Amino acid sequence: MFKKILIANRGEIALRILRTCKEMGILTVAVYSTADRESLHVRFADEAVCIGPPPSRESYLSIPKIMAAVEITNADGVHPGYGFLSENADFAEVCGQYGTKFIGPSPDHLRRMGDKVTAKETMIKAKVPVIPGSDGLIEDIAAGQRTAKKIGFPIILKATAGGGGKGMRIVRAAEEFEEQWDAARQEAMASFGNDGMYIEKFIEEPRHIEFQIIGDQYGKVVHLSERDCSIQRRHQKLVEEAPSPFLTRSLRKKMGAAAVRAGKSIGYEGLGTVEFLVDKHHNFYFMEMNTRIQVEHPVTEEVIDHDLVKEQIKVAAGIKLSGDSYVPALHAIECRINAEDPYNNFRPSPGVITSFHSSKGHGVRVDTHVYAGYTVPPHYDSMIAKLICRAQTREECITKMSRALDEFVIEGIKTTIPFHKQLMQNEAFRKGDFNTGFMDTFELK
Ligand code: MV4
Repeated sequence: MFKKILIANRGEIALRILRTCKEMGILTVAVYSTADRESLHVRFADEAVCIGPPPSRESYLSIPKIMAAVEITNADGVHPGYGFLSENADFAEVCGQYGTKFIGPSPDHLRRMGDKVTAKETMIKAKVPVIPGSDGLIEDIAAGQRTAKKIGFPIILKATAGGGGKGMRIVRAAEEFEEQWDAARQEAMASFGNDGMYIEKFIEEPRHIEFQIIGDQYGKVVHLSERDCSIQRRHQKLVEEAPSPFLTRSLRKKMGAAAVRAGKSIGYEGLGTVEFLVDKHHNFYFMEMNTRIQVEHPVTEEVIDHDLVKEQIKVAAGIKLSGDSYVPALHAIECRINAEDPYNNFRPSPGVITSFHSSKGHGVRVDTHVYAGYTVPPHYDSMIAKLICRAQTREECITKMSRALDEFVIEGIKTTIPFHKQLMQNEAFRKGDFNTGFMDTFELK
């Protein structure tokens, strides 16, 4: 087992990882930018190293700065959390060269799943259903036009280096192709320095349903049930839940088996998420694989009653997985509370939190790094807390969430709490009748 883990992250996830390390008797090292000097992850860690000024490029995204902290503290493991360097194959490789274990999959797995065309080819080989589309990368605009006509409009152009919506364009008719092609490629080049593009049939109003998987170092892979993440805005998830109100028992079984096949086919090691799009006819298609712990992991923890960070650290230490895939018995919902103004296009609202009272009670969990007097810095992601509720049924869970949202007080900055309160009262949401287009028509009162 690890003796000392360096947590290469900040905010709530740094604190989340630190807590599990403490419970496992593992020493912790926090790293922080000068904007995070007063953060709880810094205060609670056994050691803390300042890694630079507020901009991420010069701190949380700087491999040399983090490796220097590893060297100074002699950490034998590095937990990358989510975002920042969590899916960076070069970082994982450098960790290996320094003799510290990157808590996550191998550099090869990170590269393979980071390139979306390669990931898709891998899934085809594993007999996981994928969205009909081009055979790999598109050579040029003429080839793209031909492929698009063959597949049939609408199609979607995607960047192989992309993910999360960047470099993605829907094309509804042949006349639009050229314009969207140029725009998507330019965006991909600017964002990723790689303008490789591929084409897929555009699935109208899909649901986003993802399966949590975990693989050990001995070839065992299991899934830990699904999460429905269809309530999103501009590719930012707002609410996640488990189980999905859309899945039937037989569909859950088929998708779970496909997710396990995806992991097994590449000998996947660590915690991962297999994302699917599900259309209204219950067809499901592989979309992407995330090779990290995710923001929404608590909903899974609540329905299966396991600490996923602990499981992740255990498999990284070479401990064998015990147990089989899970069928959840409870319902859980997570609301992401962001320092944003929902009445003003979700504009970021950093600043001082003048008062803070967290919801409490049975089945209520709050994952947060903030407190009264904390200043939300403008340099990072605007998520400041996750409110997670758990109950026997979806209906009870929504009722509990409404109560918990009413109880939550955050003053001094704007937050997304008012949005969540209204969502919990929304009839379509309550019926489980929603898809990824939900936020296009949702109106805040
Ligand atoms: C799609 C799609 C429809 N058809 N691919 C969005 C982010 C990136 N991971 C892929 N995305 C989509 N890919 C095909 N072939 C619709 C989306 C999409 C979406 C997916 C999941 C959750 C929210 C979304 C919002 C808009 C579009």
